[in-house]
Amino acid sequence: MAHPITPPGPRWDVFCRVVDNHGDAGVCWRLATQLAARGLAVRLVIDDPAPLAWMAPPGQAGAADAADAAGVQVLAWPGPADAADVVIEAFGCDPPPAYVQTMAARPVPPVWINLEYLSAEAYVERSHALPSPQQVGADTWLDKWFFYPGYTARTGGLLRETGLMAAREKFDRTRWLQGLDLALQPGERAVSLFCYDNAALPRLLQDLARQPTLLLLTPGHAQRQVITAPPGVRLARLPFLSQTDFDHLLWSCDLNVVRGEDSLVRAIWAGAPFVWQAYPQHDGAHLAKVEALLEQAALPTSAQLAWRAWNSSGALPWPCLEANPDGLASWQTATVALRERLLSHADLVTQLLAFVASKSSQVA
Ligand code: TRH
Repeated sequence: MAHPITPPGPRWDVFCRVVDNHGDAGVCWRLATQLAARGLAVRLVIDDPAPLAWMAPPGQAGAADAADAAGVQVLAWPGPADAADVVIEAFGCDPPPAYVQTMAARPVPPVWINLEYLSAEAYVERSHALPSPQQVGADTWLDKWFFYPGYTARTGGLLRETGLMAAREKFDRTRWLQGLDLALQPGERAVSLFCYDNAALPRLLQDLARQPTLLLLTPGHAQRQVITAPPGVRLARLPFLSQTDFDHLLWSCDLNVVRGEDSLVRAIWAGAPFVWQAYPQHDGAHLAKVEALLEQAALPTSAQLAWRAWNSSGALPWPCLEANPDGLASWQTATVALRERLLSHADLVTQLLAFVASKSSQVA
């Protein structure tokens, strides 16, 4: 018998374990706030809420207040005693066993999603939207569905807030920099740096010094590694910014150096040339991720060389960023073209809602 399509249940739980760095909390916070902005009741169960104190919107005293303001209830791991209508586990973090039992005990089990890591590699299209049956009792099985973000129409898309591009259009970088007591000098460009440890950093600094540059250093690895800079490069050490202001940082810059997963996506939406450092893995698996994204991004050769050198732990020579006669102009054009193509796909939350609705109708 065909079931009518029912809308996804209104109560959603998002489970997040902070393994390393800021990306786990960053992606989950974005997802949770975007679901809440669409009128859903969202609980974010997180084992380390500390990063939310600075990631959440400005003007809030701490994670709890900020979470209230964003319409998201933040709960410490192991989370609530009652299962929601939709359960999202980020990056295969496995909700606590007791919670899974409450899922199985519901008359209609929740739709259970594993939100996976972002990659441009081919396996993503093959694996997106596949079920993974989970045995949760002697005779009880629940389907867990893989949901893969990605860059093509056959993936779950990318996180993008409604109205993001309109806000980006209206953005005034001079005013925003003033808020940080910063101002560009005549002829100076702005470059942001958010990176892991990187042996190519001295060569990047030398290259940036060819033009007057204000280099905006994010807290952590960037500030620890860059203590001095060659003449021509002026350093500014930033505090941790909220995610909204992190976007503003990327919107302010003529070149962004980003890392990981979430800041990569934000650099794409910013639309300025960017260099991406994939999270380094000992087996070199990150290099395949870089090549896969380069294939999607169709950047000019000088940009491709910079990405490869930046991800090679110093093994490859650093190219001159301005090697092209047009400087960064063709890189800028290619980045905007990539952004336009990705903007033509539905954003991740829109796709997730449709996916969950289709699965809800199957179990109703
Ligand atoms: O912190 P990351 O390196 O996280 C990474 C990725 O999640 C990667 O997939 C994972 O494998 C690895 O950790 C272990 O980079 P990412 O993903 O860009 O996350 C950073 C988040 O921090 C992002 O949401 C932006 C946010 N941020 C701010 O909000 N304000 C800031 O000042 C800074 C520096 C970052």
